[in-house]
Amino acid sequence: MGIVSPGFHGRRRQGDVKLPPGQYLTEDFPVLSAGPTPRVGTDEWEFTVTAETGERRSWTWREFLELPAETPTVDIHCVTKWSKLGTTWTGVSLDALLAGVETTADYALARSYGGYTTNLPLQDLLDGQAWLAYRFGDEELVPEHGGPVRLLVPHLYFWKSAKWIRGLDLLTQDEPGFWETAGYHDYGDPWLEQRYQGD
Ligand SMILES: Nc1nc2c(c(=O)[nH]1)N[C@H]1C(S)=C(S)[C@@H](COP(=O)(O)O)O[C@H]1N2
Ligand SMILES: [Mo]
Repeated sequence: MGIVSPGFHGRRRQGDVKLPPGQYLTEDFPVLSAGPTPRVGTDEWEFTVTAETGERRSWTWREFLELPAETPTVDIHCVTKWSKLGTTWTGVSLDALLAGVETTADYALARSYGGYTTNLPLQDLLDGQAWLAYRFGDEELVPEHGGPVRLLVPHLYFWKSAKWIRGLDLLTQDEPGFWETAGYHDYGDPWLEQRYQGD
């Protein structure tokens, strides 16, 4: 479980913490980007869901901010072995975002400004497990960490949390993304240490 109750993480000490196998605790927030950081202004930002039927729904920044916000406090786990506990974000749950979208798809491919992609089962984006996050702590999300908006899927390795997300394709067949094509695990459960294909 990635979700910790607010207030609890502050009293947790390193010795009490159960980390996924092979992970170590870090206090700072490393930046991991496969390419240059895109600078996307909120005036040009748009988010588009494309269903398997070809039907599309888009949100401008203003429309996106009208969706209900949540402030999840979660643990995050990078495949390069750092874990960071009790991070608090503000974002829109994928449940809220996808509520009006008709689909029978089983898979999703997240697409980012800059070309990054990552795939997940659609189920893993629902039931309070994933957000489109636009604030980190008390600050707006800086470009280095994926601002204006990033995907946040804390129960999977952090490469699934696409920075600078611009859309979601809903697919009837699984389609590997950037790191998955390069040999990383299709699913990426940190508790099962699913780092690479075959793990
Ligand atoms: N668009 C995009 N999203 C991305 C990445 C990337 O290179 N491009 N790197 C992934 C990886 S491997 C990790 S660990 C996290 C890092 O997020 P951070 O830089 O905010 O720590 O973003 C993920 N999302
Ligand atoms: Mo990562």
